[in-house]
Amino acid sequence: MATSRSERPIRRVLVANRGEIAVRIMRACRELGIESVAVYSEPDRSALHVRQADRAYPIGPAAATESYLRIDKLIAVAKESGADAVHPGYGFLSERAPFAQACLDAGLVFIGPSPHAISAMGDKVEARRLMRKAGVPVVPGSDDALDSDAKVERLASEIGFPVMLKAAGGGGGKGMRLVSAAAELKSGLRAARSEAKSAFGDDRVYVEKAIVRPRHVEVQVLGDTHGHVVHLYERECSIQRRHQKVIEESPSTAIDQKTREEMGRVAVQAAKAVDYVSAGTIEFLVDQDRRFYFLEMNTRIQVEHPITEAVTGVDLVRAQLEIAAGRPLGFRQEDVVQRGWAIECRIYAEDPENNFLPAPGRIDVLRVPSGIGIRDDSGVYEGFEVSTHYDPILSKLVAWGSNRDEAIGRMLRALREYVIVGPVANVAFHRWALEHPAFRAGDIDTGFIARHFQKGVLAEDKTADLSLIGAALAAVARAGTATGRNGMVPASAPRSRWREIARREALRD
Ligand code: MV4
Repeated sequence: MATSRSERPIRRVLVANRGEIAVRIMRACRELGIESVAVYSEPDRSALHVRQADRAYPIGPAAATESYLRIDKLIAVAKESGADAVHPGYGFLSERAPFAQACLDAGLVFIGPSPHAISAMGDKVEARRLMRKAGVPVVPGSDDALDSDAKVERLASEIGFPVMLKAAGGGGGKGMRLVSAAAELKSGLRAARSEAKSAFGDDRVYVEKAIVRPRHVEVQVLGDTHGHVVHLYERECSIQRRHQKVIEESPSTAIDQKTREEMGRVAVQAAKAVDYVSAGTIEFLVDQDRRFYFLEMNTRIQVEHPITEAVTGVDLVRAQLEIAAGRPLGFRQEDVVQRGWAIECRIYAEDPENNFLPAPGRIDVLRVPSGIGIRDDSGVYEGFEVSTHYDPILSKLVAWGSNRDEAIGRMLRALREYVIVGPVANVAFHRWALEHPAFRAGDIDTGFIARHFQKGVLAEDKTADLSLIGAALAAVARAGTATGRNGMVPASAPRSRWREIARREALRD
């Protein structure tokens, strides 16, 4: 292929992240013949992403503010290692415009959008204004952040209750307050402002009509440096708790084909309004009449990207790398088709029976599902210690089937194969959710977990115990015979392993 002037070969990528997404990015690099450079904090010395990389550099202590969030250290490692590009992954510095800018200033390719696109979409009031101007439907509400309480009161009564108060300075549900009636407005406003102030250092608040029992449906987009933008259809992400997604699927059961095509067109318009380059996501709220409204844009690769890959066949991280190298998208909108159904379950080291409290610790036994239609994107291995310092995600289990029932059936089968001894994981929670009649009927919204889940609903679930006991027996046998495959000494004696299993069984019973 002829090299055009805008192309810029990428030979070595610094991956400014950790865990499963760092591993995912390194895999894409290797497939393209690109070298990868890992960075790691002290507790991540022997993390999977470090083992997977071609080279690795320490960047400081456990606290992310002293390691994965240090722009100066990351730029220094990029230069020292001879990297020509930086991939930020998700979280950490992925949506900080100053980081993207620092990369550009250092002569590095930032594998993501421009600093301008990141900051325009990062300011929620600015994003609403831009989107409305671009003809993208937004929830009815204020055009500006409202400084005076009187203005909020006037606008709220104009819109009609219930209304949602939101922080202008940032998203993710922080500083958000549902206000059902005029009498609650003053106290709601006070709470929203103070929460926004402490979360974002910015107490500006705006007001929107509240959408009742909304569904969260988002559209994946890809833009290249030649002005092409395509969408890759939607992901349904309504199964969340405390604004943390737990289960995602594609397609969504909430929308018909006409709405789907319209949402895709609108998402492309939204991306074009900020000259978007790389992978991005337009989030929508869908109401009970299937009307959809722009919520926010995420200017990064997202956790749940694999379900889009499963139904479209497009490798999104590879596409990011090719786009960053200046190559035009290799396909057109009409080439993108959704085929079959994909579901993702996020496997977290957390205890659903204990208010979903993170439950880090050493992974004593790990049996990962496989087989037809199953993908497990993991950031851990047997013997790894899950740190308290970071998001407790262990892996993302993705099932694909030719239709929704087949995908659910495969996911349930894979969840039965999953064995994790050590940290408490949410595997049984996923089985409960996928077997729930409301989930089966596709009758889900953002209140699903709050409405249906209570402590104790997992109690009757004992069907995984046989494989758990089998795996534990194997682990005990290994522990009895010197060291494991990697020369690692098992951390606990057989007796404590049995105690661990007894504890798990007690939890299930
Ligand atoms: C809303 C809403 C209802 N009406 N806005 C939550 C996170 C933030 N980014 C936007 N969110 C919401 N905004 C209006 N006008 C309901 C939510 C919401 C939500 C949205 C997506 C996914 C999960 C959610 C859980 C609770 C509330």
